[in-house]
Amino acid sequence: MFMRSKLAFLSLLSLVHFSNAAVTQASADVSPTSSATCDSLIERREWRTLSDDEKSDYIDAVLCLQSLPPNDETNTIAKSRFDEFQGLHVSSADSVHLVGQFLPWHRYFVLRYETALREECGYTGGNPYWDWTIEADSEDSFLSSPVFDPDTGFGGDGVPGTYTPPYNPTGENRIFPEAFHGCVQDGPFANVTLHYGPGKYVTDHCFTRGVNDTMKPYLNSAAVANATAQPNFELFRIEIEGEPITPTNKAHDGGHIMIGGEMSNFYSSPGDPLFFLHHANLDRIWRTWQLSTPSRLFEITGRSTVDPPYTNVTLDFILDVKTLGPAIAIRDIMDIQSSPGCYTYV
Ligand SMILES: *[C@@H]1O[C@H](CO)[C@@H](O)[C@H](O)[C@H]1NC(C)=O
Ligand SMILES: *[C@@H]1O[C@H](CO)[C@@H](O)[C@H](O)[C@H]1NC(C)=O
Ligand SMILES: *[C@@H]1O[C@H](CO)[C@@H](O)[C@H](O)[C@H]1NC(C)=O
Ligand SMILES: *[C@@H]1O[C@H](CO)[C@@H](O)[C@H](O)[C@H]1NC(C)=O
Ligand SMILES: [Cu+2]
Repeated sequence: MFMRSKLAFLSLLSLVHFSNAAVTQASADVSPTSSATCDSLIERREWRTLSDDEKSDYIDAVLCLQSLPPNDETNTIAKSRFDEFQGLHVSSADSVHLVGQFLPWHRYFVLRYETALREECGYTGGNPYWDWTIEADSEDSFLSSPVFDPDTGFGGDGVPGTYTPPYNPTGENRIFPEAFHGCVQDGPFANVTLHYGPGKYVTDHCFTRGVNDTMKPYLNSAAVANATAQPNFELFRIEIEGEPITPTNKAHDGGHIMIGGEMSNFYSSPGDPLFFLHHANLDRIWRTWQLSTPSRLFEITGRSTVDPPYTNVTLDFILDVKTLGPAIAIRDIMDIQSSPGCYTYV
């Protein structure tokens, strides 16, 4: 998981196939890719820069995804398209964390979610991100953030005494009871019933949180600067991802624990819609690192599995999102401003 533990813890893509516009990059020495160019870029913005109407459009699209039936008729657990995203993360978690494909896999996962919101739920914007350094650098609680607003955001903290997570004596579900303050009882997701989770359990349960300000040191701008100062991809990935490779939490796991509840769980965290704002922000920080030196745009390294025998992750490594979209090679998602990405952070 994300919490201190034993060995731890994205239609054919609007693969907008521009008529033969799959232009290969011209300059051979910087083109380990053959990605297609984009007609236009979707703008991903910080949550608080959205107008109230734009916030409401995004939240309505998430509620729409929670109301649409699953695509995969053989999935007997998921009751909605939204659940399918959570379910994919549950089944993929052991192979997409603490490894070289961690950042590319999550980049593609968020892209598939954004694409579903746009193509299936009529959303016209980009997936927003939450720049939590703003709260972490301030004296205010994370709870003061507009993301937790009950009227224009995603609702607030869990209500104490309303939920007890399943007892997990073996620890394999990575459930940390203290991170579950209770059910979220305000905001647009107040009455949501989740089916996946917590952990690998399958239980009908309320949507939970446990907002935790002790994570501030891992989410402030100094911590982010530390990450973007790392000299190679492996060190950058480790500095972002966190425990148990690192002795303390970092921005990735710190952000999961800071939101708490479902979001604190290694497996079932995408049950909280804020998962996608947190991961979009991590993706933005990776993009910043990638642009800091030309060679970094296509730099990818790291072990492919948590346990040996390892292979080394390369640009040819395949990112599998099962029924949520086509499998693609890491090289195809390295540059977010080429297809299938076609988005930008503003
Ligand atoms: C949740 O359910 C309660 C009780 O039925 C209802 O009053 C409230 O409006 C519901 N909230 C949402 C966001 O659906
Ligand atoms: C905050 O997180 C820490 C570390 O996981 C935990 O020990 C503590 O109980 C949490 N506090 C609250 C209020 O959730
Ligand atoms: C930045 O990195 C240094 C060296 O690794 C470490 O001592 C320091 O605690 C880090 N600061 C933050 C804010 O993460
Ligand atoms: C992976 O890369 C490391 C470091 O460059 C190297 O020592 C190791 O032999 C490589 N492993 C494989 C299976 O290619
Ligand atoms: Cu994850």
